[in-house]
Amino acid sequence: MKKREELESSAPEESGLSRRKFLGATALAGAVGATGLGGAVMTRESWAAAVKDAQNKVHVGPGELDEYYGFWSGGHQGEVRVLGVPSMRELMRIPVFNVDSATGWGITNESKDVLGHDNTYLNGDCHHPHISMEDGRYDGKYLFINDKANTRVARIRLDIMKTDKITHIPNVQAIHGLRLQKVPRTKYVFCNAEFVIPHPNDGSDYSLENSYTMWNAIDADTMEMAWQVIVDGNLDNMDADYTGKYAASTCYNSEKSATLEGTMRNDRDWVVVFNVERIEAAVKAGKFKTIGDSEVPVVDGRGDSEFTRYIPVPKNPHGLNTSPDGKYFIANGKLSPTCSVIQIDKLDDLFDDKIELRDTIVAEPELGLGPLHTTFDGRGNAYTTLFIDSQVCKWNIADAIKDYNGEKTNYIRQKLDVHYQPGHNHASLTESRDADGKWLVVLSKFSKDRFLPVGPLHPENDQLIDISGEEMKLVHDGPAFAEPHDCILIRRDQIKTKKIYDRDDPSFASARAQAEKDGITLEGANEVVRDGNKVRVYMTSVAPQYGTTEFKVKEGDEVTVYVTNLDSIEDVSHGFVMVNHGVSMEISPQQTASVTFTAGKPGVYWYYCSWFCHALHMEMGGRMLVEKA
Ligand code: CUK
Ligand code: CUA
Ligand code: CA
Repeated sequence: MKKREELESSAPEESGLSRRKFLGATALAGAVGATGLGGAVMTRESWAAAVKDAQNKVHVGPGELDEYYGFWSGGHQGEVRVLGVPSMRELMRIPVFNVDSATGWGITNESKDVLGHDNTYLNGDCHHPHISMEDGRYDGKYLFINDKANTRVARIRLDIMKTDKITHIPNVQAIHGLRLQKVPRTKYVFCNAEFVIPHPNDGSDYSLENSYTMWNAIDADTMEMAWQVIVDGNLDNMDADYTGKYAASTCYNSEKSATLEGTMRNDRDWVVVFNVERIEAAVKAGKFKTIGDSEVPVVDGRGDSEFTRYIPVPKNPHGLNTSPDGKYFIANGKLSPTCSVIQIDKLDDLFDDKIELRDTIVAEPELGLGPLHTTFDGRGNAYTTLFIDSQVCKWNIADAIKDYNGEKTNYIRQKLDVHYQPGHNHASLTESRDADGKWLVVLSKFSKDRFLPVGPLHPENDQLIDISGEEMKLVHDGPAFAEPHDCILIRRDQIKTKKIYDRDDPSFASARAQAEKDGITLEGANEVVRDGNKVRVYMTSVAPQYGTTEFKVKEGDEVTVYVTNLDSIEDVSHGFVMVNHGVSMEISPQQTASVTFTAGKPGVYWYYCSWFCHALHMEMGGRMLVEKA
């Protein structure tokens, strides 16, 4: 409520606009036509009307539902966040490459089955969330995301919004750019390893000349590695096309340098285009090698290989985006004020050596300083973030192509100030054929003075822009914790979530297998099974009680507690916390979850339900009695 009053009271006066007020005013600059191209003069009345209009656009009233799901990368926080758009309300967090105290991710056996029991990193750095596709449209089944920090890729099931697979990518370091095959379906998850390393990387050679990196394909169904392609230079961001045949990636370090100056030495780096068909054929024909202990097929895409083409583009490009009409790959200049537009239907000729590399470039519009990422409205316009200018530049692709061909056009439609230093932006459904041009999210890296100060570490600022009309209108500022590199929006009807677990859900298949070995039915059991120094405690939960309220173990026993939540009412989740044992987990309706820990010193330890489930939730607990060994 305060926010609205402030917005209204920050209407610009005829004169004496303070800096603070001016910044408040720019929050709605788009709404009143004051764009980066020059501010329009406005009356108090038109300002108030614009404010109302913007508020109405993002206002999702109590009990109303958002139109879109937004999946936000949690950056070096390692998780995925689910937001409703346009309200920008956070709906859920999905732990992925992190440890989560509430759900027990990284603590339970089920999550360790996904994370790996022996080699669980506590951190992650995710950047690029992407949703599985069927014929160029989101199918709503899975979301995939990279971990740059520990060279992994995760898959999240969107029916329960939990991570179900994590794959460690061999032979390379630091998975960054990640995209999915769009057509005919997401058979592959493609991902870029950013840094070059020697092979073998065993201390026998540290030279950069002998270092290289690879482009990777993971089978999306099994999450097993499919193949890898060695490349020249390094790899940054990528995207795939709408034929299923090509994918392209930016390279900012064609120099293969380990110094900042070194990476900026060449005037041009490149976009490397991969011929997926040819790579698949070579792998099928056995024309590959393997590296070290890894059995993953590796083909060599360096130099004048048949698998790749290296198209020179201006210095240190960053984002790479496919237009939703399937016509273009657009590489974002970063150190160049331009974007390079590559026409995809020229790639057949390029791979057949009928045309030159630069013949595939059909436009190179000059947009502003620090172009990083481009997104699309499905109406022929592109929206590129300008990091240094702190703006989003809306431009028309067809006009930019005409201009490149010598016909002068005003291809820039609008520049809108954003706050501040934007990285990714993402328009609704932009990565699919259904790009609907309604909303644009801009992920600004700096928030500076946009929010109440919270000390030296600032939140970022995820801004929502209405792009449904001719002009972009900034309608919402959303503070976000470290660090949403990227996000993806999907219509709410494109995802079907489960209300409660199915009893045969694969996430607890191993708990069921163990119970069967012990002759126990998870749904009925409240029993303790001793197996040497291993103790398995099977219990059920029905609000507000566990089926077992006391069990005995010995000091040092390896105790596994399996809780099966028999409640089948939506939203009645229970928790299980064993006091002073570092144990906490979620058990949602009809779910089984388990956790293994070592019984502490002799004495009494209470366990309790940590998820508020009932009026008598506080009373839901029990005691573990630990005896002398
Ligand atoms: S990268 Cu972060 S702003 Cu990892 Cu997609 Cu460009
Ligand atoms: Cu069960 Cu709280
Ligand atoms: Ca470079």
